[in-house]
Amino acid sequence: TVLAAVESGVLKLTLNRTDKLNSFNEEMHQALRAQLDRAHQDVAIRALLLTGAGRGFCAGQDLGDRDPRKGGDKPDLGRTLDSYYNPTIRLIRSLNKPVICAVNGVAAGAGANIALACDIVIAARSARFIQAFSKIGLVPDAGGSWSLPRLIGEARAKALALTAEPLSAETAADWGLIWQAVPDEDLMPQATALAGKLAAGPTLGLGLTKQLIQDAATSDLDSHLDRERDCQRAAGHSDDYAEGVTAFLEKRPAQFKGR
Ligand code: LHQ
Repeated sequence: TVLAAVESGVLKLTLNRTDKLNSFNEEMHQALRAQLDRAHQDVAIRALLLTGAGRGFCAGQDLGDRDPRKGGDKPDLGRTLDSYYNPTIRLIRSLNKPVICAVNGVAAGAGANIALACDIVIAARSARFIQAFSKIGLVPDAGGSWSLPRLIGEARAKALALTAEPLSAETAADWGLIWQAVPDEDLMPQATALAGKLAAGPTLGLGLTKQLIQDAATSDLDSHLDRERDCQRAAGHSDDYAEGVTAFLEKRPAQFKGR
C-alpha cells in the first residue's frame, strides 16, 4: 500500500491504493508509519519525498472501512486519530530532514492535511485540495484546523473548511497554502530534483531550520532569539558549516555530509 525506494539519499514514498484514490485503511497507515520510523532512524536518508500513485494523491480516510449501514456501535474516531493520523503528523513535523510532498492529484480530507504537514508542497496544476470533512459531518483533522489558519489566515481557512469547496493547485500556491503549482508533466521531475538537492544539503542545519520555523508559530521573539542562538551554535559546530565556508572560499561546490 506504500511503495518505498531510496535513491541518492531520498526516501520516496508512494501511497498506493489507486482503486480507492489512495485513501487510508489500517494497512496503509501502518505501512506509512513504518517508513516514517525508518526515515527517522536511518542517517543515510537525508530527505523524504511523498506522493501518490495513479490519478489522486490521497482521499483521506477510507470511508468504506466504517460503513454505518452495517450497524454496530458508533465508531471512536478519536481513537483512529490517536492511533494513526496524529502520530503520522507528529513524525513528519519532528523529522529533522526535509519532507517534500508532490501532490499529483486530488488531496481530500486527511489526505490534504497530511500534504500540508510536509515542509515543501509542490502540486500538479490539475490537483485540487478539498477540506472534505464538513460534507460528512466531521471537523478538519490531521492537523488541518491548526495548519490552515496559520498558512492562509482565518477567513480563507474557515471558508474552505465550512464549504468543502475544492481549491485549485494554482490558487493554493497564490494563497501561500503550498509552495508551487507546476504543469502536470513537470511535477515528478521537479519534485525529485528538489528532494535530491535537499538530500545533498547540510542536513543538520536544514533540520534545525525546519524546527525553528515551526516553533516560531508558538513562541515569542525573546525566547525565539535564544532558540536561534542555540541552533546556530549547533550548526556552527557541524562539519557541513566548515565545508560550506571552505567551499565558498575555494570557489567550488560544497560537498555536504549531513552532519
Ligand atoms: C474512496 C474514497 C474514500 C473510500 C474516493 N474512501 N473510497 C479521520 C478519522 C476517522 C474517520 C474518518 O475520517 C478521518 C479523516 C478524513 O479523511 S474524513 C474525509 C474522508 N474523505 C472524503 O470525504 C473524500 C471522499 N472522496 C471524494 O469526495 C471524492 O472521491 C474526491 C472528491 C476525493 C474525488 O472525486 P473523483 O475524482 O470524482 O473520484 P471518485 O469519487 O470517482 O473516486 C474514485 C474511486 O475512489 C471511487 O471508487 P469506485 O469504486 O466508485 O471507482 C471512490 O468511491 C473511491 N474513493 N475517496 N475516502
